[in-house]
Amino acid sequence: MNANLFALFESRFPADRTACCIETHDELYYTWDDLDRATAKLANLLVALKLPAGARVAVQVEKSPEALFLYLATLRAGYVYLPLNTAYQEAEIDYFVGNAEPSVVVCSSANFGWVSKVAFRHGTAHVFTLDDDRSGSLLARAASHPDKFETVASADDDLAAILYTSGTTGRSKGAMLTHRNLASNALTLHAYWGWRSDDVLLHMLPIFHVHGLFVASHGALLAGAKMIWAPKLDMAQILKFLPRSTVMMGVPTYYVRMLQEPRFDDDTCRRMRLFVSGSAPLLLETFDAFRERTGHTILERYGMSETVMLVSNPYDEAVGERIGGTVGTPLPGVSVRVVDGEANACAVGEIGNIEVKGPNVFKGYWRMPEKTAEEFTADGWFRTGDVGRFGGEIVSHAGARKVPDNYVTIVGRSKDLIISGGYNVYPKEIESFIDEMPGVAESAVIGVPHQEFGEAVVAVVVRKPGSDFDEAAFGAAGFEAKLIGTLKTRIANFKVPKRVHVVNELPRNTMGKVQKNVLRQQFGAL
Ligand code: MLC
Ligand code: AMP
Repeated sequence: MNANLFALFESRFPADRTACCIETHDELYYTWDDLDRATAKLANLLVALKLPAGARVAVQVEKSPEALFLYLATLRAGYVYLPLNTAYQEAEIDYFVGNAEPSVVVCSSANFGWVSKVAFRHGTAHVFTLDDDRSGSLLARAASHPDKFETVASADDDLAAILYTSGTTGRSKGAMLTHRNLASNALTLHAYWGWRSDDVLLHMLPIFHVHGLFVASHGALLAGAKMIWAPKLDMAQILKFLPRSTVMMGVPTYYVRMLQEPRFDDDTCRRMRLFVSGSAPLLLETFDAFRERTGHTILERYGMSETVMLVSNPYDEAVGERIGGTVGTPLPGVSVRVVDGEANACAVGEIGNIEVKGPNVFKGYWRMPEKTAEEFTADGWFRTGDVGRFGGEIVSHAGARKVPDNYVTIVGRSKDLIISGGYNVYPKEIESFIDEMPGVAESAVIGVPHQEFGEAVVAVVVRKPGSDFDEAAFGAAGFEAKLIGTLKTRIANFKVPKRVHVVNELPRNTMGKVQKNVLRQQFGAL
């Protein structure tokens, strides 16, 4: 059997190919037939380029149905898709392209100048443009290719995608996901969340990360269900499209924003059957307020770029209750264990490191065998870097409640990671950008609680006196503004600190390590 993920989707297309597959926020309608023909043309174009086996197709474009088709065409043609956050700037793209050495790069026409320079410098043979209004050289070139394509035969273990996740050392690692990783997870979620062919998914997430590209899109594609496609989180569009939708997925910030909108209520959700939250912790306060406002219980699940989805609260009430503050139980086929520092299994209720195994767990980090080896135990478990427990108690303003022994609660992370609005930020990477700036002796980047984004990035800086960046020249507020302004030109906007505090020295322990907990206490309020 062909293990190509696209072949699985194809086998589930609805019998009526003239049915609507994607409706866009600006009233374009794409049928399943359109999807089939557009992906065939793009796949034919990729094949005509005579790319080497396993070639990477790196893509940094705004969200559009055509961007999704490009992903599907890459699968279909047997190549490897590499999505890139649209917020990434030149230094970030330079690293990804240099590391992944893609044969094809697709970018927006606004960025073509600098992206193509970066790509050609790293030996990329083909650079195309694709804009969110269907213009650009990619579609123009694909237009002359046939609209029929026989999906390439792939093996289970062949790569389907590489997703870069930031590393604790400051350098991103490319998580290699195979057709089997993605297909097994999509099939599991299809059954576990009760996807139906008459579902309508309101798709508002970005499509360059696991949540929007895999979890949301794969769910609808596998069900043969329609998607309503909006470019980004937008309350006006939620109010307009949610009443016609049955499924929606978001990071916690989506739910916080929905609750801030007074017109959002149970009537807006009248057809909804499922709200999913993930990518960052959903506050119990949000979970409770959402249920009170709408009568719907958000289903929280837990996953990672390296593993797709791991643990989920139940969809089916007969299977179990959705418990706020927990991420639910391990998905069918996924094994989860909690271990202490000596790799001994923790008892129920005891906090430890979360390790996982299953057909969904990635193949390794792209061209980083040592990093891959570090993250797996000798007996093949992947170390997630998340800290949690089975069972125990959830404590809230309403008191303590016992959690069943098979439910997982995430209590923190052993990795130095900030999750802001569902995007990961590794302090080390930001610190290295700040430390390079004139006038900075050293820095420490921390995450502090933020009402909307969950966590916000904050930098604590020790200045080097006597430079351009001197406080004397700008004053304290000027120094902060200058530093933030400079960072905005260099790194993705969500990584830029919301505040910069200047200190004379960073607190260190006896080993010389910066005590970030002390900084979090001191600078915890924005
Ligand atoms: C935007 N801004 C952010 C931010 N997003 N700041 C911190 N954290 C964020 N996540 C800032 C910008 O820098 C800018 O600041 C200002 O907000 C306006 O930018 P915007 O782009 O207009 O913001 P908005 O559209 O409101 O975006 C917020 C958001 C977005 C929450 C909708 O961040 C988002 O779509 N997040 C989803 C991320 C996601 O899909 N994660 C899944 C990862 S997969 P300024 O100063 O320039 O004005 C994964 C695995 C799993 O984790 O389990 O799913
Ligand atoms: P990424 O590397 O972008 O795939 O992000 C994966 C990380 O997001 C995980 O390792 C967790 O730390 C975090 N995460 C995902 N879902 C949840 C959740 N429901 N609750 C808490 N953290 C989560």
